[in-house]
Amino acid sequence: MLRSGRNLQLLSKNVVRENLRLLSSTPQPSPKDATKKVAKERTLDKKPVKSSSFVMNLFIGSSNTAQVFPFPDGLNTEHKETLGVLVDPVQKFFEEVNDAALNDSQSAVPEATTQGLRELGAFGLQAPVEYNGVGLNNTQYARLVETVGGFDLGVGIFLGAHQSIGFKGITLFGTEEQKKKYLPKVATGEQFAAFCLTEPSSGSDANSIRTRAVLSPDGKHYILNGSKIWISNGGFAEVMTVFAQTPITDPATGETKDKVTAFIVERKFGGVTSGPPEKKMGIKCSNTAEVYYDNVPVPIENVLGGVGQGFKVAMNILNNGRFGMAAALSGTMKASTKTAIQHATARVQFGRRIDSYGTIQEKLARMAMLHYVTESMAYMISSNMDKGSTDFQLEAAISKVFASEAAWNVTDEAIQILGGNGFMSANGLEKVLRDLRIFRIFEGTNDILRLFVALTGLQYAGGHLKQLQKAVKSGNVGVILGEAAKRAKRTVGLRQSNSLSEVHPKLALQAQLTSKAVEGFGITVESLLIKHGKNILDEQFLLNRVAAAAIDIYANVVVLSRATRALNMNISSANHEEMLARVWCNEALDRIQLNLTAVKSQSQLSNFSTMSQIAKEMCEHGGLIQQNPLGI
Ligand code: MYA
Repeated sequence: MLRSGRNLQLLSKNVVRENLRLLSSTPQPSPKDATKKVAKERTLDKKPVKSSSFVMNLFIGSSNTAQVFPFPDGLNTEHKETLGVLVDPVQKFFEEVNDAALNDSQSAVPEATTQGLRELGAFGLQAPVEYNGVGLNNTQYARLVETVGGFDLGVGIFLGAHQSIGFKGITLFGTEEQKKKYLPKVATGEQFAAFCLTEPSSGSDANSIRTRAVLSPDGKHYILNGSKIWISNGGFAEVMTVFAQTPITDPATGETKDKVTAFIVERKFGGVTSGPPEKKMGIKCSNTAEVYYDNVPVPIENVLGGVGQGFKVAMNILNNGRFGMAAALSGTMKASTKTAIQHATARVQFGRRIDSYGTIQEKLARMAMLHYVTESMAYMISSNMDKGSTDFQLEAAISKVFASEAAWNVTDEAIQILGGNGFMSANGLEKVLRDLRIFRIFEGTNDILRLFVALTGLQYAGGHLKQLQKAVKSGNVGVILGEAAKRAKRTVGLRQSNSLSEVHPKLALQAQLTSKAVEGFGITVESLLIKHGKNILDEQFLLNRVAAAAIDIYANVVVLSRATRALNMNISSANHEEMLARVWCNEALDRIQLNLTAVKSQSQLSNFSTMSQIAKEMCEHGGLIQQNPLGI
């Protein structure tokens, strides 16, 4: 888990002591013994001290706007033409051929529907054309999955588990031979793929898997043993990306340790079996099953991304796919909102159409804002990925967290607007809500992804301060003066030079306050590092507030960027978008303030420790402790 991971080393007390020294005017030499110092510096040196990620830079109080301004257009003319050819048939297919309610009731996708999806090219949207794929970039893919998400999330997961994670590792890390061998069949949907990471004892703690692969005596195969659970497409996938521990000997020390390696495993290798389809709350037509590996001989050529590199392979596959969830859920929100509006504009109660009441208006406006943020994040990230950025893992994690919670809220409120009708299966919202529940859990639970965002950012801030300390030691005057000037400006309340000046004048106030929030965020991070040192790892009440503030700041910047583009281009929805951005930012700024204050407010800190105590007592007791007020 995160607690035991590398973050622990990076946020060591040493770093914090160094930060403290850095903040004082006369840096002192470290009293640490030489071995510890070398180990620590090596670890820190592994971390980039420069990142182009907007979210990463928030943690040092800086608005690095290269990735967020201007809001990307995303597609050139050729891309648009290709997409234009695809969107309508996909839309038509989901309107006329796919039957979401039938899929749900049968817990399966009928073969005729699967065949229709094959004919659309839907199984290889991003696989390169030379391997029978459609060759879409991330932005084109986002637009198509947005369409799918508006109709049937179960089919979306059938498709997504196959290509967004199932064989994505082969396109990202495969050798030419691996690509030639596997992509042509999976890209057409002739064979299905699955991503096999999770195990009974390893969910969020992905590094702790127990499935093992050991080299055969002749050195030609790895012999794979173990089992995986909750594998999407696991009941029938012929090609699987499987993660397993492999023993690795350090040539320098002779010491052998287990490290995760990724393998391409074919069902036909022998020894691969699957359990029955799991019965689930939602996405019922997407197959979920256990997969067992019993002495499966995997040729050594099927190692994916290098022996011992499996954890990074897994993380990169997940990072690369998360924006797709935001795109799909943007489509879901559009559809739920449309259903709510159809009802609100037709339903009359107390003599008036219900859309004329403030209560309904507030719900609809919030639904629109949540959608606006989600859709903006999805396309901002997909475009950055298309431009070749590799620094997007925090943004991708945020988009997954935000989208899954936004879609839940939007659909829940749509049901509320429909009242009793919303609770009935006939209008479809009940199914959508069931389908949506898993999105907050899989592909990294939102809870673990929040911690991931907070800890990765804190680690970056720690590395940044470490670099400054080095500059102080070596007398790099430029770096030192730059930092000194920044700190001086903060103390006299001046804004940093990077102040979201790109934002349209109509949203200048929101830009200015968001820029201040970035600075306040950086100061809070620094003070947390100084106060808690490595113990910040265990301060999850605080980490969650840090993550919440980071998510809100990123959301603000993304919508300010998009609304600015709309206003600058004077598009037909520009004024509407300006209103969405303004209200969203105003409310988010209040939440950011609350979250940043909470991590230092005595009363909040006291509440956190009381809540921790309440939970401990409940767990010791095995349930709720409070007695029934009747005493019986
Ligand atoms: S698939 C199962 C999903 N499972 C997970 O997501 C597991 C969640 N757990 C984790 O991500 C990790 O274990 C965490 C780290 C984050 C908890 N990018 O010491 P560490 C580096 C890049 O912190 P741990 C499913 O649900 C880190 O910097 N690097 O690790 C299918 C460090 O590097 P270094 C990363 O404490 C659902 C090293 O790794 C990342 O053990 C079907 C160790 O880090 C990262 N993210 O735990 C969905 N994380 O050594 C279908 C860590 O250099 C998809 N590192 O310092 C559908 C798509 C939508 C389409 C829909 C169409 C409609």
